[in-house]
Amino acid sequence: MPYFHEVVAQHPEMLRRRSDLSFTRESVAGVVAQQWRHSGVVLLREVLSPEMLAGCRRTFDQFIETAIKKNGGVQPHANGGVLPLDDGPGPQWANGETIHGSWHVPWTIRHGGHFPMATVLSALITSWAWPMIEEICQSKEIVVMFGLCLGRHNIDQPLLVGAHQDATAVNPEVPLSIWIPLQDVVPKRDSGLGFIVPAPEEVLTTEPNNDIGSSYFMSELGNMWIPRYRAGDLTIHSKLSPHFTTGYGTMRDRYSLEIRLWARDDAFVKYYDPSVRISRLDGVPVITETRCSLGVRAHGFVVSTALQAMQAVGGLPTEASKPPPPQGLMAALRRLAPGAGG
Ligand SMILES: O=C(O)CCC(=O)C(=O)O
Ligand SMILES: [Fe+2]
Repeated sequence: MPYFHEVVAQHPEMLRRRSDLSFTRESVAGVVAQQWRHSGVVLLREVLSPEMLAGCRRTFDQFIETAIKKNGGVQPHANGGVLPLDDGPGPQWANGETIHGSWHVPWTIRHGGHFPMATVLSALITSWAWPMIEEICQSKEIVVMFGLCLGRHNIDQPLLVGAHQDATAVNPEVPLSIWIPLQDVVPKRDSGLGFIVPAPEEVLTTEPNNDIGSSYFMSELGNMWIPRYRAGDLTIHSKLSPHFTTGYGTMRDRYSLEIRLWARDDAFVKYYDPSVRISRLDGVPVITETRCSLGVRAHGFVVSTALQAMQAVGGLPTEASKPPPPQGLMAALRRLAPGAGG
């Protein structure tokens, strides 16, 4: 079974630019959605601010250094001022990370009162990519299912080839995943994602570890695409898109977020605790519902997400003061939540 670095060296065409799968703020939402349905993956370029992402990466790194690697006794609540009842890191990290790094549900990734997922999601909602995401979901009522979202610290190890579909590896129902690196991801240097394009229309047979195996991978060499991401780029892949974590053995650190969301749907209510719903209010995407049951220890995170999202659209003042928000939005916020929104 070959290693990624061997296969990529023999087939450098995997790294070629795919302008047919790559889109910018000038692209037409319907075309992006059509390509996503047809191919299973699209790359959106320059969606988020690299400076904002660099801050999130620092917070994530500090979380790893303080809460995961130096986790002598379990100190799940020792965290600069955020609501003390939120969950700490999962018990599997009690002895630190694996050689591949670690992965965490978003409300546990915090440091100094900052939550990278809350910051990135707030920026995403107000970015040009949001209408494209609505078009893919065919709805303007979107729910982010936090229990299915993840943040990853990945250490680039030499990996054998393989691939998975999220339909078998993550969840059989949730139609898509948005993958957001908090940094540049340069193939052959940084661990990233690669895709087999186009995606098949069905779930593939898997090995016991949910991987579809190296023989499938080797039979699809002509359909491989390993994109280069600049900080701010993101990909959206479908649950049927076969994809893989690349690993070249450089040992470099990579931080990324996986956001799982879809159109509000009663069939998905079982994934809504915790969650936020994003709808349009006077044409502006805002969080219109939060859900976090008493027993679910993610309240600080959910509140922080709602607050940041409101600040992002100008509905609440930020620390660095902002220009006054549009009147229509303020009026709408007041109607929605009397007393809120200024
Ligand atoms: O970040 C990774 O290496 C894997 C991510 C992944 O498989 C996904 O987002 O579905
Ligand atoms: Fe995946």
